[in-house]
Amino acid sequence: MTEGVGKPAALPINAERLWHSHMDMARHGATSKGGVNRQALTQEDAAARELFMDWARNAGCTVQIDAVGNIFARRPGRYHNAPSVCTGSHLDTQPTGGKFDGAYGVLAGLEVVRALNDAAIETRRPIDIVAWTNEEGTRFAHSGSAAFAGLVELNRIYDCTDRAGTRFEDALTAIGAKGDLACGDRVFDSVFEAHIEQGPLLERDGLSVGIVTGARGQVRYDVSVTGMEGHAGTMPMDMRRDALTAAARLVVRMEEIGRRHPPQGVCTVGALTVAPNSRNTIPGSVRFSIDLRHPTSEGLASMAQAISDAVQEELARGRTAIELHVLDREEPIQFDDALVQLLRDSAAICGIPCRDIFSMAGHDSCYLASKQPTAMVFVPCRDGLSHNELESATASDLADGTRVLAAAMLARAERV
Ligand code: HGY
Ligand code: MN
Ligand code: MN
Repeated sequence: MTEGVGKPAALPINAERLWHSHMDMARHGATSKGGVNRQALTQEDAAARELFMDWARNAGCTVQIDAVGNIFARRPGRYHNAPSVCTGSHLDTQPTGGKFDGAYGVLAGLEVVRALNDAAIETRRPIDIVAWTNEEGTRFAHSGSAAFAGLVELNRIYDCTDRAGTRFEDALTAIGAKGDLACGDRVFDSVFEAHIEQGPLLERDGLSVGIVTGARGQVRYDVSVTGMEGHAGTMPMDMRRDALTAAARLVVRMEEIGRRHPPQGVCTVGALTVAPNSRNTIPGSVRFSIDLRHPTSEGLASMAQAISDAVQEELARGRTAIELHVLDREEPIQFDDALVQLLRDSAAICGIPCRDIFSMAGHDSCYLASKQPTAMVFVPCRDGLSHNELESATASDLADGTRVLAAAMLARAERV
């Protein structure tokens, strides 16, 4: 097979079909406020996965599932052993998620395949549409794309548990999503992901497409604060070892650390549990999460040091024991220059104005980029809102992003 890359060419996209695919997919986990609660490996996620696989098969794809539930829907190419052109994202959502975070990347890939079928185009390379398991990391800590990229051991992802103590592997098995394809067992020519921006810049600039040049660095922590339970009525204030007031002081410090690193340093405490969580018992134990991000390694290191310092200062009060556990750390990444340029050229070929943009959100592509050439394309979402049931995008912008994605994929897959 001749090596090299074809030139991007515009492919007609069916904007209405793409929109309706989103509306149909959003039924799985639909909330009363118009959002989607489809957490990883739940029945809602299982139904969404089945719907995607049915659609993919109807579009002529063969479907395989790997050992952590990643779904690979393959459109054959003339050279079926050639490294494939991959696109995809995730179907799982946040508890107060929306219709587009993740789903857009999977459904845009499906629309590219459907549009290639409509145009009766054969490509030299196969095309893989992938739905990566548990990108959000809200129910289980580790994602299928991180496991695929070799960044998380299989047993570590299998053994991670949700708040109810259910293991990832057991939840995977329960919905029939534990596949027999070895995880990581696929070589791609190139990886593309379409995603909503989850920020305000494209909307502010009146653009429908952003070409993502890179993504933030991130450190995720689990913190445990241990004091001592006691009677809320009889224990004098100066004798208390109150885990919740210690945790509360740290939570406020996390917010200060985020504010001290403008404009893009951010620090978030999103999850917190108190034990025994009884109104008349002094809390003996608190667990909480810290999500730390910065666009540079230096900024990330400075913020991480500030977090350690804050914990040491709280420990110096001598009232509680505190464990600061680093769940994982990702350095900032740059996407593949050639694929980023190809996406810019594809936007130009499609006559769609665009701008470069940097992602402070994490994506499956952030993990995949450590293993193979990867790039992303963004479309705007209203008010930049995401991880919120009001998340919204327009059919026109979704179609524009898919046009750019299609042109770039067609260039890499090489029309016969
Ligand atoms: O957290 C993130 O940035 C992604 O939405 N999971
Ligand atoms: Mn996402
Ligand atoms: Mn998300």
